[in-house]
Amino acid sequence: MSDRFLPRPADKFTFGLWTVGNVGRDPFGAAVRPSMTPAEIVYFLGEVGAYGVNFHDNDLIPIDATAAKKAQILNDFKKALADTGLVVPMATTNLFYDPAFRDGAFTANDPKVRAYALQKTMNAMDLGVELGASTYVFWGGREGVETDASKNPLDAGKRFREALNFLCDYAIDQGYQLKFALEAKPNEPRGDIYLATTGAMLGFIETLDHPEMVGVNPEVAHETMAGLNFLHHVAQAWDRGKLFHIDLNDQSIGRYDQDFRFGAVNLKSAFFLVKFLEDVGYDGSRHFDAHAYRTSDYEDVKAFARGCMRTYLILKEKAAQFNADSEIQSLLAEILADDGSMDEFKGHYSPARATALKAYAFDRAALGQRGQPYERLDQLVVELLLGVR
Ligand code: GLT
Ligand code: MN
Ligand code: MN
Repeated sequence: MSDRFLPRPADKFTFGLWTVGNVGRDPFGAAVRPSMTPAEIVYFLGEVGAYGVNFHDNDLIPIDATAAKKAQILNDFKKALADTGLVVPMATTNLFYDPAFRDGAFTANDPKVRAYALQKTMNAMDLGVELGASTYVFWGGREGVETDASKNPLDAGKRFREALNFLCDYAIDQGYQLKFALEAKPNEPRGDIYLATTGAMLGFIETLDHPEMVGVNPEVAHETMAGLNFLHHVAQAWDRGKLFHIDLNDQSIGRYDQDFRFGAVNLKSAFFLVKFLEDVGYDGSRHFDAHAYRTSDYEDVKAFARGCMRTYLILKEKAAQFNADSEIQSLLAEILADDGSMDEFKGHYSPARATALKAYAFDRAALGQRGQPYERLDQLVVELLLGVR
């Protein structure tokens, strides 16, 4: 392995306990790998060169753990963090696994479930903050329906808003320096999930009492499984100052929820994503929310984890190469050419500007005749990615 693609702490590569710790259970088959303790996962991540580890409350502390068991797990986990130097940038709540959440959590019809979800989240926030988390992710899990007969979507939206307002105030009241990151997912594990895309989350955030505390955690697989362009959602989030966290993985459109190794399916999309994050200067965690193939043993899970980080770093180098490639850059200059003749129409509306623009005679036929060398440009990108440039 060439050294320049080895991960460094400055790369901020993180993994959830549930990612490399995934034992390969799926709806059709049992676990294929023995489970590791949280501390063992931290040592595992330390060995492959990760910077940080994230968790759901119950990845770390089982939902039915005794106080003594909790203390012992926490002790081992903290020791593993100290031994490896790994940090905990993000934490979240499991509001989807336990049967209590079969109808969702914050949006469940049963008020007791909603109250329990708030209680569980406050406790999980305490745990996350104790371990150093500064970002708190909310993935809705089962906040949706199988049938719209069961729940009014307006009620669901109000309940979700009330829950987040309550939890923002809780964080403020505790003096926590926490930012919330909302993660959208369109249609798994329920067929119809509320606020199904990052764009929907961005709209929702503006309706909260503390919108400044709340951003998004987009995941490659989630927009992709809906057949959408992930990069465009990330760009919208960035534009609004709301890209608080990002979940990197890969997914084929139309398949089950795959959570594949970053770059495993669509290298070109992964390239444009990395290029975007690096060009704009995103400095948050690069969190790999992915897991190894079910066919992997733990040696191969290491290859999976190293592969996620290595592919990111290779694509980062390719992005720098794109920016420095004179042929690509001169094509871009040609594409973006501006002779200044439209300058008088640029900028904010004014009556004079509108009048002048309405009076201007455009040569529509000429506009329609101008081609753009996007084929050439795209082929250069393909050749760059294939390593022949
Ligand atoms: C689960 C989900 C992810 C979320 C995780 C955090 S859990 O793997 O599919 O996308 O980010 O709750
Ligand atoms: Mn995710
Ligand atoms: Mn996912």
